[in-house]
Amino acid sequence: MKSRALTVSAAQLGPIPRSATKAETVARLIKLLESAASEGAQLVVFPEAALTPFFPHWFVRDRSELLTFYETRLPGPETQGLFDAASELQVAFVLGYAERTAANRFFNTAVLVDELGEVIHKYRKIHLPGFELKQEGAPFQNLEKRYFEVGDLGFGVRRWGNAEIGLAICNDRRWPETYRVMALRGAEVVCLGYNTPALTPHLPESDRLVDFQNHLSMQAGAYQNAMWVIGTAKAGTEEGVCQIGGSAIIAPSGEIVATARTMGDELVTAEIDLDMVTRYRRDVFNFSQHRRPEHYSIITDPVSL
Ligand code: CDV
Repeated sequence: MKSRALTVSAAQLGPIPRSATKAETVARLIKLLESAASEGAQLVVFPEAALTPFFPHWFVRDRSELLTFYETRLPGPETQGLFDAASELQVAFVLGYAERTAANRFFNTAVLVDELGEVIHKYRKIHLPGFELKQEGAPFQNLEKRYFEVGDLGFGVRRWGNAEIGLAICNDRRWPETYRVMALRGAEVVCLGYNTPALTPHLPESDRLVDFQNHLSMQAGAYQNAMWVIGTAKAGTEEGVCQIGGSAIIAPSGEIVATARTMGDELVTAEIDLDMVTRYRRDVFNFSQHRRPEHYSIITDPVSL
């Protein structure tokens, strides 16, 4: 069988300062998109909340300041250039951003934009970590539960070209359901971005394991669901919060085929074989032949048998 090859890039970002304008940040994204196109990439994955610093790390008292972090439409005046670049370069991309809807609802969102610059898929983050209330004494906040609602679009899958694409965002990658639901819907590639602090103030024993657990989650998701995973970090120290890098492209075998080496703006590019998904799903992860969900609940007390 002929292999379905696709060249993809994880476009890792270094920190975005609070003082940066959206125009400056979008210029960084366009530069990465241009470099990716010159490397032959057809799909580029940007991080979670790629247009702003990761503002849930702060308690923002002033509502008008808080609202500046959200997009009310995409493309909007500040992001149009990225969409234009995509259609000029004929490159699709995945962009994470903070969304404010017309009905004044707030989501941590990612979109898949095709090579014509059209939004063809949207996902709103379901697994929101952190807290609703300010954590007094914490070295930094994670107030995602304060600033966003739980996503209401489920884990959808969208056909793009000859690939089935699913989207997830950051903390979603730690939950097996994320990958399994999309795999059951036929996803072949899951694209996700993350902002992950290097320190876990509420579970310090895991500090030494943060990089390991990042890759562990994505590699397990890829292997156990026979899919490609493209994970893209916002890395480096952003307004005093040190975030991990480690952006990676991971095969259905669970192997990392390419990974970031720096904590700054960096492209991680690889040619991926979509038929590897088909081969793994025909064998060890042939869901219809080997998966037995109807037997997973115990209905009899095993001791009485
Ligand atoms: N943005 C995130 O979802 N970050 C979480 C941190 C807070 C643990 C993550 O899972 O990486």
